[in-house]
Amino acid sequence: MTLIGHIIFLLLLQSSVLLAWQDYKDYQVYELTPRDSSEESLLRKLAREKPQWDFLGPIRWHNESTVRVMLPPEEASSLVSLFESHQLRYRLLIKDLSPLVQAQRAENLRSKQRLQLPHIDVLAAFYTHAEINAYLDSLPERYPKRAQVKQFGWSYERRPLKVLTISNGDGRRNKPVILIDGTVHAREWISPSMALYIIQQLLDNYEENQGLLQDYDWVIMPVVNADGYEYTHSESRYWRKTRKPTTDPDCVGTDINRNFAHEWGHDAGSSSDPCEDIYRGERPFDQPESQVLRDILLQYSPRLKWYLSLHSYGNYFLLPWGYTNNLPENYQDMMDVAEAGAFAIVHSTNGIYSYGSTYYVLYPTSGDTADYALGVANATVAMTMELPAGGFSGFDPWVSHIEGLVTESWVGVRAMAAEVIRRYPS
Ligand code: 0X9
Ligand code: ZN
Repeated sequence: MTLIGHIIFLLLLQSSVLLAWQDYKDYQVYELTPRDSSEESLLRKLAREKPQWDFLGPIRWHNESTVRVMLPPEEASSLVSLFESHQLRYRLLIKDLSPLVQAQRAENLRSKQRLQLPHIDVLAAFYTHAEINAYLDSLPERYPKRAQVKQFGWSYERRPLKVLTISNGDGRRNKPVILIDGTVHAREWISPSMALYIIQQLLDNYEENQGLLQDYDWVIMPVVNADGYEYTHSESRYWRKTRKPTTDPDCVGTDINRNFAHEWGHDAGSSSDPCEDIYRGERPFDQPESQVLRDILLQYSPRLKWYLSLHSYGNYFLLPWGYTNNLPENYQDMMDVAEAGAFAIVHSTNGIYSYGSTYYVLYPTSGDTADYALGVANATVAMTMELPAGGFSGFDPWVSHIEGLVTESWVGVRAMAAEVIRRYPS
């Protein structure tokens, strides 16, 4: 191809990439503040009835809780008139999301200009699923005794789903296991960054952390929802679910965190509507990504001491159950572990975490991974960690904030791991 041919080709490529990208032009973000339980119920009702309104966090009224909601331009006036007529408290935070989304996208692409795969600097950018896989694949060569990569299956769009096992290389088999996953929800970008940071702490910073590997192995899957995550990089930044078509031709994707087979399908906590963000699927495990995570949980089940699922946002350590207001038998033990994490964080950065049963602390969820880990895979401690909010929606921290977020969170994860290892020696 001639030079001009090259230039034309590159321009075409760039414009097609830009065309595919959802720019969120005139999308608005409102902050809502319910004042009592009836206002909370009304917001929950709206969250169910208006799939176009994207509630970006949990809806709760106590402790002056606020929730952000993202709306396409044509929905804004209906929110305002509805909220005025019910005298609900609301505030416009963002009038037009597009320049912000574009600025973040540009920042991230700029940060990656000097990227030399398979090397990645976790603190310097957000990485795609393919970049993360290239990095994972490079680790056994760098750490032949301590790192092992295994592919457990494929996503719906045929992306390889990989899992890293980290040990101290002493050859002792069948140690108890800490199993961590990230990116069950596509848009929660701090989650894969956190999983990668944990990997770097255990491998590159081994000297300091070897106590965490003496009697335990760590199994880490940074990206469960590979297709959804890729979609948030290439098409639509705030996508949550998988990318498999549903029974409704207009609505794509299932919430992996409602698709697991322990007490699947309760209406409080999941939805049968494919257009909703908490759509549970037609059957438990009808998503290949859920099957893969299930298989990993079951494979490690006999050794599984701590299952930790990394999400954002909200600063919570969430324990089972999500599906009922009953508490599991070993609830207090799990609370002690969560408390160790919360104390460590508050001492180091003053960051505040709430912890307790998902049902009470947050809202009912059914078919989520932590309930399955405890109820079926017999994890001793099962937990969802909601990392702190970042950026304007909560899901979109700036690159410059990654370091603060992951170093604080590591203080908590390290303290909880130490507590698990102390309580459940091999
Ligand atoms: O709703 C969810 O799936 C999780 N929150 S998020 O904002 N990341 O979507 C919370 C699930 C918590 N469930 C259990 N820990 N059981
Ligand atoms: Zn999540």
